[in-house]
Amino acid sequence: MIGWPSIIIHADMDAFYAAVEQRDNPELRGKPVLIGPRSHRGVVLTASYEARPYGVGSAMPVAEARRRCPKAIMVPPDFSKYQAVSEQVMDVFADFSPKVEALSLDEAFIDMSGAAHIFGPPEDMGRQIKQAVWEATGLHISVGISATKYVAKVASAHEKPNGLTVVPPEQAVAWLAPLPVNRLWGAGKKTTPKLNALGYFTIGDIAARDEQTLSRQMGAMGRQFYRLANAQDPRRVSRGRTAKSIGSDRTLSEDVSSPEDIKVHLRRSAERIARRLRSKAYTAGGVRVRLKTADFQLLSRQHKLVKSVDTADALYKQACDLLQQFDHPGPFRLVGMAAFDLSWQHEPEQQDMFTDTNARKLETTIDDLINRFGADTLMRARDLHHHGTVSKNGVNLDFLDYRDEERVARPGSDAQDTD
Ligand code: TTP
Ligand code: MG
Repeated sequence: MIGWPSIIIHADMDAFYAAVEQRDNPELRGKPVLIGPRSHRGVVLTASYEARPYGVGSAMPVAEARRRCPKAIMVPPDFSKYQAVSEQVMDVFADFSPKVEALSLDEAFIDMSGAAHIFGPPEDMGRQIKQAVWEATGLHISVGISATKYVAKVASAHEKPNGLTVVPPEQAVAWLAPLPVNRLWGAGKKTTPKLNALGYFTIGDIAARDEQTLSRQMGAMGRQFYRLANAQDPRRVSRGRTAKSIGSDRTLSEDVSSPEDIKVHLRRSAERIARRLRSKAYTAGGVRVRLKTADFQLLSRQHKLVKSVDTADALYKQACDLLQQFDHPGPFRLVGMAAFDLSWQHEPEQQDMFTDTNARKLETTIDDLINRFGADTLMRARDLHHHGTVSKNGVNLDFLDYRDEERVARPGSDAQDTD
C-alpha cells in the first residue's frame, strides 16, 4: 500500500474553450484557434496549442494576437456550452472521489487519499481519470499528483497538454527546486522581480534559505514562499466547494416528444444515477433534467430538495415534476438527468435521514442482484414494450410502479422547487 500522507490530484483541461470548439468543428482541428470577440477590441480568452508557439494566449489584446498569429481562426465563446462540458467533467471527477474542489470551470482538486485500494497507485489514478474524461467528453486534461495541493497544481502544468506528472512527497522539494520563482503561488508580475532582486531565481534558492530570513525580507508572503518552496501546504481539499453532480445523459437513436416516452428514459437515468449514488455512499440534494431539442438547443430545469435522497424512486418523481416545467413541445434528441448538491454519507447505516426507507430497502436489494448478475438482469415491466423483446432473465418490477403510485398519492412532498 502506498505510504503517502495524502493523495491530491489537480486536474486542468487543456486549452479548454478552444479544445471544445475544435472538438465540435473538425475544420478547426490542428489549427491555431483563438477564442475571443470578433472585434479587434477586447482580449483573447484562450488559444489552442497550435497558436501558442506564436506567443499568443489568455488575456492578450485581440489586435496584438492577430498581429502575432495572422492565420489564427477567431471563434466567439459559447459559455453555456463550456458550462455544460464543465459539469460533465466535474461529474467524472465525482466518480473518483466525494472530495472534489472545483476552482473554475476547467480545474479541480480531487482528494484521493485512502483510495489506492480501489484505483491503485497515484499514477494509475491519474491515468484512469484522464481516460474517463476523454471518454465522457472527447477532451484532454493534464493531471498533477502529489501529497499537497500546491505541488499537485504545479505538477499539472508541468507537462501540458495531456500531461500526467506524479511527484512523490519525498521528492517534492527536489522536484520544485529548479523551477523559476514565478511558479510560487502569489509570485506574480510585481513580486517576481522583487524575489529576483533579493537573489532568488529558482524555488530551490528560497528553500535553501531559512524562514526567518524570508519573513524579514518579505513579511508573511516571504514566510509563505519559504513553506511552499519546501512543499509544505496544509490546506485540505474543501468539500464545501464541491461542484459535483452525477448525471446520466442519453442521446437517443430516435427523437422523442411525448412525456411518456421521455419518462422511460428518465426512469432509466434515475436508476443508474441512484445506483451510482449508493455505490459511493452519496446523497443528492438536488435534481436536474436536461433536454436537447432536435435543433440542438439545450434546455434545463432543476429542483433543490429539502431532504437528501439516494433512491431512483425519489429522483424519478422529482424528474417527472420537472418535466412538466418545460414548455418546449420537442422533439428531443437527448434526455438527461443529474443529481447535484451531493454530500457524503459517512454512516450508511444511519438510515433515519432518508425519508424513503422502503424504496431504499428495495433498491439496495436490486443493487445486490445487479452486482451479482449484471445490469441486464432487471427491467421494469412498463419498459418492456419499448424494448420489443423480453430478456429471458428479465425480472418483473411491476411492484415498483405500484409503489410509485402509492407515493404520489401520499399528501405532502419531500421536495421543494427553488427555481
Ligand atoms: P486555463 O485553464 O487558464 O487555460 P486553458 O484551459 O485555456 O489552457 P491550459 O490550461 O491548457 O493552459 O483557463 C480555462 C479557461 O478559462 C480558458 O479556456 C478560457 C478561460 N479563461 C478566460 O476566459 N480568461 C483568462 O484570462 C483565462 C486565463 C482563462
Ligand atoms: Mg486549463
